[in-house]
Amino acid sequence: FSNSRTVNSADLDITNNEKPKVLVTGCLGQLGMALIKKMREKYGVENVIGSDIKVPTDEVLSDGPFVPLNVLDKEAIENEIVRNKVDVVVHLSAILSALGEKKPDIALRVNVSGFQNVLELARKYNLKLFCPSTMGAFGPSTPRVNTPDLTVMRPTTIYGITKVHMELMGEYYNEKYGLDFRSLRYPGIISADSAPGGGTTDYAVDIFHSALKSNSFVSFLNKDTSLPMMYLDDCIDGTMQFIEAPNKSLKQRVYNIHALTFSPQELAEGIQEQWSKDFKIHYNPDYRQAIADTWPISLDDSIARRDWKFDPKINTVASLVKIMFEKLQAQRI
Ligand code: AKB
Repeated sequence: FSNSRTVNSADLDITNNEKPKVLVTGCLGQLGMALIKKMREKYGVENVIGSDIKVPTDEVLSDGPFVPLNVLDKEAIENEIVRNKVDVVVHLSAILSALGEKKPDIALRVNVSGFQNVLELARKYNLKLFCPSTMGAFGPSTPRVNTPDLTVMRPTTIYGITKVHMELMGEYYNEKYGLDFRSLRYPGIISADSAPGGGTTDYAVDIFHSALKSNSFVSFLNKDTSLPMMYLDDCIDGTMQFIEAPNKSLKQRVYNIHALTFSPQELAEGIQEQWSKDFKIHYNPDYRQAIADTWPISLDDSIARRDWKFDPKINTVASLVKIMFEKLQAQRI
């Protein structure tokens, strides 16, 4: 292969109206299509290529370029990077926390080997690489309230362990090879248009669908399990802002981001206030409770707010509940 790219990741100034060629892996998960939509609006439809191991719907295929990709197939990823003259890889493919505990072998392969493949190709072709991390990279010995960027990181889930590996390897490639690696530690993401899958925070999306369907919900987390959360649009806007931030504004390669914290009980109260006072919630904690118990209650994201002006808009349970029902009801019409 020859690298026919003309722009190096270090030179790539997205803020200066350059339209990068972006490859998004795992684009059929919770975040991918929303991020792709935003990127296509800015960089042009043909410049943003979606990819996933899953089979896309006709709607996805008609939206813009899509290539089938298994992140364990390094040669196939390399072919697409070269063929499309890719500048930026957004690597979303990952097995999340709950599924990772059920299928640790697959989580290790996808989250470690899949990431290694992309990381090595980003180095070889001097690409910019964004890969999300998670609050799940923290563990039971981490301070749980207002958890800072730099603190104890000893996660006890396979997901968390693989994400710490990802962060450290990205930082290492940045130091050693100058790779423009960037990562954000996401809280639980709440979305109306796309379903999450395999996560511990999924309850906070499922509860809305269940409220619409049966006006009741059985939570797999205890009523007082408070976790950091964020509405999808804030996550997408923040991610775009971060990917586009000039290198000189970044003081580190990995940042916490946070919007609000709530427990299942607090979310249920928000639903009772705005949707139906008869909404019922029952608690039937399962193995995911043990995962949530090791995670922070809130994240300190003051450094993201300082360095690249992260500023989420949905910061209260009331505003989250309002926007979720507006979106879900609009979908039903
Ligand atoms: C999960 O619950 O596993 C994810 C996450 C917090 O990274 N949503």
